Amino acid sequence: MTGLLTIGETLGLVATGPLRHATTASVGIGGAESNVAIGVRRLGGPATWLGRVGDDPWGERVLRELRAEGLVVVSVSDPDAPTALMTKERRSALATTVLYHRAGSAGSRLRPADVPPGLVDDAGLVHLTGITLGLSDTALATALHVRDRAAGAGVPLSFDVNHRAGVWGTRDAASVYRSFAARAAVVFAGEDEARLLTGTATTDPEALLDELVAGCGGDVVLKRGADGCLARIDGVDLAVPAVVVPVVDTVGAGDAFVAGYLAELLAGRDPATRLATAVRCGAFACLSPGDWEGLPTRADLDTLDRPDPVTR
Ligand code: KDG
Repeated sequence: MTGLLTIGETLGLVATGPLRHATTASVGIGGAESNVAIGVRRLGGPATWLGRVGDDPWGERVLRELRAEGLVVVSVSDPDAPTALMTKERRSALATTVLYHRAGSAGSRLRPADVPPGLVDDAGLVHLTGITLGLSDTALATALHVRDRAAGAGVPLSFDVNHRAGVWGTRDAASVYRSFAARAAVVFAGEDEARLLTGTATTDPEALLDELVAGCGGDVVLKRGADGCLARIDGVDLAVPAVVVPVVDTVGAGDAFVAGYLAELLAGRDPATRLATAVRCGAFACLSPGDWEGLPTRADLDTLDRPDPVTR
């Protein structure tokens, strides 16, 4: 395999209006890592997702959906814990609240033995997020195992901080993030996440990028939402504006961005192309209500103008 390997929790997803009054809802699935894997797959890259689901209908739904998207799925169906659930409550056109029901979930019971021998060694790129690191001690142990196996096999690591305060409780997320960021070939962080990881308070994006670079072992991409992104790749600073679209739902836009970048990295494309595809994928995710359903194919991508990365 020369494609993407990612591990993480994928959840059942119920999307509805204000829960106090809603009488209808749509159901689906979502998970940061599988969102990225689907995005890479839609752009033509091979992608494998590894995770644990409950031996229940939500778990079946997760596995069916991921397989239908063309992912290689390496999963354990856990008879002793449920698939996690996420409720997306659209309170108004501008505000969506996400509620998680994931404590003790099957996905959080991920363990190193769930990773088949050879899987990591055969990957072209391993992608991890901070969510998996915070899910549980065994999930963190699995991520450490995969990270160290990848390093031993010369497989590059991609790390998206993707901070979810709720999974960490009072534990110190930042020091764990730093140890992954230091070993990653590429790190993605939002501005708040970059401040958390580095401990800086600066709100100046260029200064924040400098701080982040100092704490990372490889390339760094600062995701700035509606302001696009700033990156230092191979020692060169690049800035790319966001693609302006009518926003329906921003949840999943960060994953879409990462998927666009990694798909182009796997395809051997230059940094400017990686970032231009990343911001367009982010825009596509904002155009539709699901976390990943709106992710573009190559043909879709061409329907949005390619933004021009600026070298700084
Ligand atoms: O990144 C989008 C995610 O919020 C969503 O798909 C679910 O993995 C998820 C999480 O933990 O928030």
